[in-house]
Amino acid sequence: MKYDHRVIEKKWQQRWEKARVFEVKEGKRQDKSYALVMWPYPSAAGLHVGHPTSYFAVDIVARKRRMEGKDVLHPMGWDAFGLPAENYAIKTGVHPAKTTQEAIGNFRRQIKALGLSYDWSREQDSSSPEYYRWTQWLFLQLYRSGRAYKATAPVNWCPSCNTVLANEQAAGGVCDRCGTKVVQKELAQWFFKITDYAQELLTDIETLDWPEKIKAAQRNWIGKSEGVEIDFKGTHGGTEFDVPVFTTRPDTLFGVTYIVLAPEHPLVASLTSPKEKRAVEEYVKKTKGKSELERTGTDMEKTGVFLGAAAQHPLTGEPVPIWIADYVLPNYGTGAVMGVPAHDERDWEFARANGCEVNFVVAPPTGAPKQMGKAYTAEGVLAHSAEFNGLTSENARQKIADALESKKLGRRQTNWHLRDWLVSRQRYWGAPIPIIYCDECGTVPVPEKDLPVELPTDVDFKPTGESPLARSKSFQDVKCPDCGKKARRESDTMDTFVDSSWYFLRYADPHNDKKFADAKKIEHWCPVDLYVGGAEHAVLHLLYARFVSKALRDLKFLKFDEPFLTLRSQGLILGENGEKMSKSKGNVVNPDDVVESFGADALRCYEMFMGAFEDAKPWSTQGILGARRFLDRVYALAEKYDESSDAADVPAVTRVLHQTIKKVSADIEAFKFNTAISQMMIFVNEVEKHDAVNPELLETFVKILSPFAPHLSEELWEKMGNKKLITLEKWPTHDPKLAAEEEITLVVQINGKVRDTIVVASGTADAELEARALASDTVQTWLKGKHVMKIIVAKGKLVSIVTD
Ligand code: ANZ
Ligand code: ZN
Repeated sequence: MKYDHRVIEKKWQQRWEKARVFEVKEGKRQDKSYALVMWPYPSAAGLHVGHPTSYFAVDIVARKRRMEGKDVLHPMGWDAFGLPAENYAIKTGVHPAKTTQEAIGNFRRQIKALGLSYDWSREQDSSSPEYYRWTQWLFLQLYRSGRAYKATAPVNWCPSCNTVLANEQAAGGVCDRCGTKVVQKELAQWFFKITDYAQELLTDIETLDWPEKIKAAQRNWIGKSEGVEIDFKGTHGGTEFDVPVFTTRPDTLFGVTYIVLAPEHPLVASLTSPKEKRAVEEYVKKTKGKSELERTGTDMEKTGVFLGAAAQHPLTGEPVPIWIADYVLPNYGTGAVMGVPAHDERDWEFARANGCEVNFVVAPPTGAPKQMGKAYTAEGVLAHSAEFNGLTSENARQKIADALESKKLGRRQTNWHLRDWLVSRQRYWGAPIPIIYCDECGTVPVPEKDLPVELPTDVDFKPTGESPLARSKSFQDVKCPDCGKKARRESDTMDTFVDSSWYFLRYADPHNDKKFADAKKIEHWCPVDLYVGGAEHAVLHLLYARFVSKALRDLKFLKFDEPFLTLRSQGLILGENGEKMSKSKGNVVNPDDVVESFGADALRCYEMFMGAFEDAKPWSTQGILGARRFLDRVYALAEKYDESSDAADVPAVTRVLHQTIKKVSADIEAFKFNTAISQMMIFVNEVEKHDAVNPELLETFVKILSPFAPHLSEELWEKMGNKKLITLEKWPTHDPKLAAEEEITLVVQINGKVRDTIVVASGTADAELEARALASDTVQTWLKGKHVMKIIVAKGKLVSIVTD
């Protein structure tokens, strides 16, 4: 028996909307739950089936928590500024506002067809003046408190997008939008002082319930590095000089055979002897064209030039030749390093290429002979290091640091890899930076009462490197807010990551036109309890939002400082062929088609059943069919529904039902949606064995199915004679006594090895034993990345799985 999803799904979507069941008001703070997915960029291509994985997951949690009596804040909105719309405008002349609104309309329609329980009354659009007014307000707060500043700095420039990029957007040495090689340029740009929060951003990671991988990515990006700055002094051409170097390995100090300055180092010119001048100047020039990746990549040739000068080793007094090399970066540490080829791979490569000496001074702790064929980079025991011989690396680091400090030839130093956040962009489709330049008064922030600084429409988008806003007359025509004289506006716009650094606050009070959000409302709803989105945001968005929360806390606007308490990130959905879905590969699946053919409920159940939430998994048409068949079977159960039946209180069904309530409740919170669905399948298998079933059992089952297949569940609920929405019902709880059963221990083997034992009811049918085995988390862990070829069930107590 099949159900008509086209009729059913529309019907319930309309009922929910009419009853405004998902709109939420402030109740008791302890009953609130804020569940959020990262707001999407509304691309012209529309939604693909990868987007809704996270939407479904959070929706399932939201629906369950709502049924548990919580006030669930579950909003949706649009990260609507950004380059694609502007680039499209450059190509076609269609204004970005128009394409963006069309894309939003399409996204909204697609999302609404999926049965997601959003409170649409709170919808946000980062490109609307009502929204970006507060993005500008945020800029002003940071500016006034010294956390936003303008500075000339070498910046990453994408010659194709014609704009600067944040370090985070140029991580691989290429533009993360278009893949073009990034070049360095000296430009005056706006920065946010995220580095002020480096330690706090690092420390507080430990308090977060986030995937370990994402936490590690943030730690790594912040990059705290504890070491020593060591002075290498000397005289050159009659004048004294001092080259401090930063090292994390002072224990290798006796292995130094040269020092290297970055070609940009301020001492290069004065330390170059006349004989080397030409070669040095040429090398410095060559370096200018190189990206950071080209300079530091491990497989890059380590080039360099000798300056013709030497410094004194701080402890031995021996002369140490001074070189320049592009693998040393000007903007980290002191822009100079001590070369220890015996114990550092890059130095090893450099020494080999340039004929420098190699001195081993750290021996492996096992006493094994030192390897001369490559650098020994691990720690060990010191040798050839005067009075420090025999010390472990760890002890030697302290002792040598002490010795240097007492001689005033060094000091302990902590460095950070984190750089300030570059937020200005020379583009049109973003929030204008609310600053005015006046010849008399200098840099003047736009008064808050004059916000928003609206984007003008008389703009030529052509990217020239200069911001398009600089060429808009209506925009530039402005009076100084302080003295009233003719002035000009800042023409750069903000990085779209500024828009998304605070949007979760706006959902708490979405239509406030006096404040970015009312303090009481923020306190009621925030922080976000559950946040879900792609792992590609591991550093950018997630770090920026944490920084902005901490800055707003210091400005007394927030009482908390971590925006997202629990974070989960979904795996990619790949094409049927296992490759990444992309237009060019022709393997993109459009959710519209799936919803049309199989229904939103089938899509929801399928995507949640495909595998572990955080794993990448290929799309399968067979799989969606399977999900649909399961729902058809559930629909057919309604035939077994007999209101008058009392003889039908089958103990086995009751037992499985209570087990199912227990497992589904726990699995939803643990983001194990696939095993929750397996358990619901076990329940359906059990019911199908019996002619009639106590109606209460089925009603309870439909409740726990409802977060997964909300439309079908409402329909069945209504068929069962209920007048109110199932969405408003109470979430069932299980009775441990009823869930208990006569048990045997089922053994699960994978490729002949015992991997799990599961307690099951004796006499359980083979098909169910198989389902049980597959529903086990342990078994799923063992099956990760493998394909099941065969499953054999033996004698009701052994399941044997064979994989490729
Ligand atoms: C000598 C040494 C010996 C080093 C050894 C390492 C191993 P992190 O952890 O990233 O802070 N370094 C310092 N400044 C640099 C710069 N501006 N450009 C390129 N490299 C630089 O790395 C610190 C290490 O990176 C420092 O410790 C230095 O090399 C190098 F067996 O000093 B080390
Ligand atoms: Zn002025």
